[in-house]
Amino acid sequence: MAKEAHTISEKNSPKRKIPLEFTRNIGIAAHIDAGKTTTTERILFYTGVVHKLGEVHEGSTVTDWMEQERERGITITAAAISCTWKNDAGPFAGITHQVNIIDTPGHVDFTAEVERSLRVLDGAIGVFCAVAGVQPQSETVWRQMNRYRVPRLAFINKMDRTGANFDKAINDIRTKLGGNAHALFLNIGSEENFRGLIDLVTMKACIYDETDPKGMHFDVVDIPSEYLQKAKEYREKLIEAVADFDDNIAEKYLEGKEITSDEFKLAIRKATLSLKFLGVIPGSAFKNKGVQMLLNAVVDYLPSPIDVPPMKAFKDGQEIEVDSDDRGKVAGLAFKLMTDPYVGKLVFFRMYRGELKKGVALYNPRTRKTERISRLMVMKANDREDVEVSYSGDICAIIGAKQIVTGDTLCDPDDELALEPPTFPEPVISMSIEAKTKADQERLSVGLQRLAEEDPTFQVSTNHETGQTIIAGMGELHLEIIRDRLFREFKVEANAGRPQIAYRETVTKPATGEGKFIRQSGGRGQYGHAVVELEPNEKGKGIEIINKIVGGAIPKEFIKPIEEGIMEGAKNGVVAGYPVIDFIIKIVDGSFHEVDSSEMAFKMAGIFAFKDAMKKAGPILLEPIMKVEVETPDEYQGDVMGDLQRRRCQVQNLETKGGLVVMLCFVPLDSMFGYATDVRSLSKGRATYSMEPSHFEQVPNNLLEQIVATISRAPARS
Ligand SMILES: Nc1nc2c(ncn2[C@@H]2O[C@H](COP(=O)(O)OP(=O)(O)OP(=O)(O)O)[C@@H](O)[C@H]2O)c(=O)[nH]1
Ligand SMILES: [Mg+2]
Repeated sequence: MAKEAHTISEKNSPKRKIPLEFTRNIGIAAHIDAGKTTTTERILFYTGVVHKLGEVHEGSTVTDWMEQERERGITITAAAISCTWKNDAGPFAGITHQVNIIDTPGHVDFTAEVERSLRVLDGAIGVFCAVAGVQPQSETVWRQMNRYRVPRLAFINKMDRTGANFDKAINDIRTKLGGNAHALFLNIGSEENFRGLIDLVTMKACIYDETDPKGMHFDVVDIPSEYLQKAKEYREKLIEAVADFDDNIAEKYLEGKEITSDEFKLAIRKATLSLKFLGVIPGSAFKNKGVQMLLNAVVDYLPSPIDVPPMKAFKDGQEIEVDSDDRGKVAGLAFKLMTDPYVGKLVFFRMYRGELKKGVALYNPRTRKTERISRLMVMKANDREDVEVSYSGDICAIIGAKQIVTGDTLCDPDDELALEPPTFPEPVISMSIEAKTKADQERLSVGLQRLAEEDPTFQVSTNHETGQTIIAGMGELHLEIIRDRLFREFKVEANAGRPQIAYRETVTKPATGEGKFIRQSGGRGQYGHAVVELEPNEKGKGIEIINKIVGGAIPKEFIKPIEEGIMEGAKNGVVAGYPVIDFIIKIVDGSFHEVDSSEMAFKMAGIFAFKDAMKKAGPILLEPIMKVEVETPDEYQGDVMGDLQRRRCQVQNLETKGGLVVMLCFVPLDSMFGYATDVRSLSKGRATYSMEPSHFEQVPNNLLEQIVATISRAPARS
């Protein structure tokens, strides 16, 4: 037994059932269809949470619970579930661990679900297909995991499929993701002969019992002789790789001394936590192989809440750190909202600090309001369990907080702070929507508002000129699911317009602007006056408003209305009326009138000051650029490439794989409409492609006029 792994710190409340050290909050993320949901389902089965194996194609899994998910066989919304697991061997042997898992969607339209999940998780499992290796979306989630500095494991799934190749998949991870990837296990057989795994730490083979289709039993035996040489080689490589992170192992290795399994595992753990090493495990979720090894590895190698650096937060304008510690004052982050037909608004909450008891009131620094948490729950497969208290490091669901949005902090009223919220991409596609009947109008707006509350990449707005309601999201499937949910959950039938580009606007240089709203009409007048300084913000940083008023040029109570005015003004930019993003604005001066000043007048002054400054700040129109990967037999390369060039593409990479050419490029979304049909006819149906939003770029001047003109004819503002 390794003592080091068993120490329990004082950060744990004596009352908690499972200490922080033995808690794992894990996300599962990957390319669409890699097998995340199937793997999660197996985890639930082997941990005893469910007693029957669900299948994606039968619509019977726990985490794909929405009707839309079950019908389409894809995950749309991230689902959080809790289970417990005990390793039989290794440094944590015999200790029950709490494993909280979030299964995320792979489809690019639902990337927000991945983003928010990774923000609140401590570790992750990247699932890869043993045939396809690293696919485009796996690169995207990898970057997201890097950004949130999430230690991870790789599960090479679908080892049972024709063409499965474990070594090639590891290589792919190394070359495409730059991961220092090393096998922790080797596969015994592959494709239809995949029958077990070799543990490179213990040097034992685990062979699944073919008479037990659910994969509950496997025999631990000596490594079959034909695999012994390869296993020794790979073990050697693994030791070398982790020796860099552990002096004890390095020394023993150099001196040719024996390394115990526990020592070895603790070294792999250190290496994994450093983010500079990635352990890889082969398996087949569908054929029930390798999942127990994956679970053991989650416990052995992935971080507990206190293994990761403390969370960043802001308190009184200063950056502070929030440590996972039950003894501190409560602080946590709302990362997902869901409307539940039985309990109402359910808020998924990651506890970072303290001990949250049911019934207490928590403070939301954004709304400056305190709300009572009436119920606390943990998600257990299809049902949830009420709990009295939740501790630091837990993921729970809370009920009672009404005025809350994704990314809000809830904290102890005596210790006000704001945890860093997750960031979300801007929508790229928009369309107009209206209820089929007048009677449905009301329900439509209620439904849209609810859905927008749940999903930060779904936005609803009104076109001021036409009065149309505009919805904007991450792709056509995203908006289709929204319409479907409106119909099923809110009983509204809606007509939608053609999909349009969700352009954005921003500024390119600093400028000062002034706004006055003064009315003198007998009786009491109106007086609001603000001066602002506007400048570009870093890409993706959003809008920052800073109050620089000192000495009372404007009384405090009118600052908030000015800020609201600025936000209102930023909804419609001066170039073509699109939302303005990524700017910093400082309120620097202004004046007021003892009698005539009102909140409304200052809000108007805020709008005018913003617009005035924006006009002078080099405003530009931004368009969404997609990352497109096209795979075509080489005889069509010329035609496919020529066509992409007409679509204003910038080629990033060209690669040949057998007789196939893989082209990676950036293409404006505007020129991708209709691509599916065109690429099919150019390649006689043999080319395939995938695309996902990448970033926003300035619309070239020669196209600007044309775009602005079309926009004013067919309003598609979002
Ligand atoms: N042959 C084989 N098929 C698998 C395996 N794991 C999953 N599948 C199948 O692959 C398909 C996709 O599996 P899912 O588990 O839904 O994949 P996912 O990664 O959750 O997909 P999204 O959530 O939509 O991104 C389903 O039809 C599964 O039955 C496997 O190990 N082997
Ligand atoms: Mg899924």
